[in-house]
Amino acid sequence: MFGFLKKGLKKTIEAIQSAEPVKREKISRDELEDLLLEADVSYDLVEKIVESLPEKVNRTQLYNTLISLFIYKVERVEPSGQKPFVELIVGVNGAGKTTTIAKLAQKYKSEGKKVLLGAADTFRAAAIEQLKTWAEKLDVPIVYTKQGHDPSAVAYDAISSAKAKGIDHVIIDTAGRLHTQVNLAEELKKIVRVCNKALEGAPHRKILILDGTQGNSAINQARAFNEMIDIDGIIITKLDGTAKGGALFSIVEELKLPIYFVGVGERAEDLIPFDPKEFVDTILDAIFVEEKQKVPSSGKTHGVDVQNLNEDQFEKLGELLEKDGFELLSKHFVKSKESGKSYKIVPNPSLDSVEIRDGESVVKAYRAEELAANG
Ligand SMILES: Nc1nc2c(ncn2[C@@H]2O[C@H](COP(=O)(O)OP(=O)(O)O)[C@@H](O)[C@H]2O)c(=O)[nH]1
Ligand SMILES: [Mg+2]
Repeated sequence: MFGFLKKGLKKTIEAIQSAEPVKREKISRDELEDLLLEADVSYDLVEKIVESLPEKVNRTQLYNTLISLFIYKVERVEPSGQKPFVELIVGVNGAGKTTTIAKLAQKYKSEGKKVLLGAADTFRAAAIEQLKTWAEKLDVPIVYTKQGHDPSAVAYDAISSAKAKGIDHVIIDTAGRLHTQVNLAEELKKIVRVCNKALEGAPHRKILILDGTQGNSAINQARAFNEMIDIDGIIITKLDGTAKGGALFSIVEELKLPIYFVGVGERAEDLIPFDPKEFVDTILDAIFVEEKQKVPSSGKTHGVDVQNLNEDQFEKLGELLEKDGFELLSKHFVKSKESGKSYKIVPNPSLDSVEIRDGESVVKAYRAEELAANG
């Protein structure tokens, strides 16, 4: 697996390196601004990122800031238990839905799971044919109907058939465009309702496919789909073909939805599970000489133990959390209310490492496990 993401991000890395060709230990905020913009991180987010950082930024500081963007408002949904596990794939035409369905089918198959496809993009005949071709190639069953027929019926039949055949995974394709946006919204909502009729709880995962070559402009699209049917997460396609990989930061920051996979090519194998840490590290490798994030072997050797802040440090941290302009900082820590009036400041449990800066370091980077061990 290792290295695939780096290959997929080749163009993005090239864009970063064209802005800042020389790797170094620290980078200035101005330089950072340039290269983030070059990688298509949205302007607003670039401003927000740099404002939380010191004049000279090292790898750990940037790592902590970037990784703290990956905080979601929904739980990650993973296939487990439910059989069949039903996934609904939505997105605009050309985003890569059908290709991604083939990739997912290939992945599940390689895990020894039984897969069935539902061709519920009945708007275009070519869409049905395309999925049928993939089904044949991957040797998985498919439920389809004629062009123009009710896509909800396809979804219903696909799930019913999967139940009868003991299938593990049902993946349902949908149309990306109908005569009007309202039609599309109504149709998608209906498909969701009908899935739930065929099998309570289905669809278990509603995935939005976004075309990575669109960069930030995919965000509005994503909002629209999220309003139609609450999306559980995103797959970004065509990362291999774009220098706009930095848009992933803005997409996650805006939508607060998990990215499950990224597509890095047209073949069925070209799907990589998305790991924020790997993503951030791959970007940082293009900027800093230091190859990998240095993780302190023991929290105690690095200055202050978060769990044991002295009074001054604790107060400082509290003040920082109250201030405006410290949104990124406050993602590192959350206030947990203790009995009645007093607050305890605890590291955000969804983060692995943290760093607080207020001119001078108050708290250095730690791993969450170490923090727990220290406590
Ligand atoms: N390079 C590249 N091309 C992709 C990727 N995913 C999809 N495509 C191509 O994008 C085009 C549209 O894909 P398709 O699955 O038909 O999109 P749909 O309309 O959303 O179903 C096709 O030519 C695919 O081969 C990817 O990850 N990388
Ligand atoms: Mg399609």
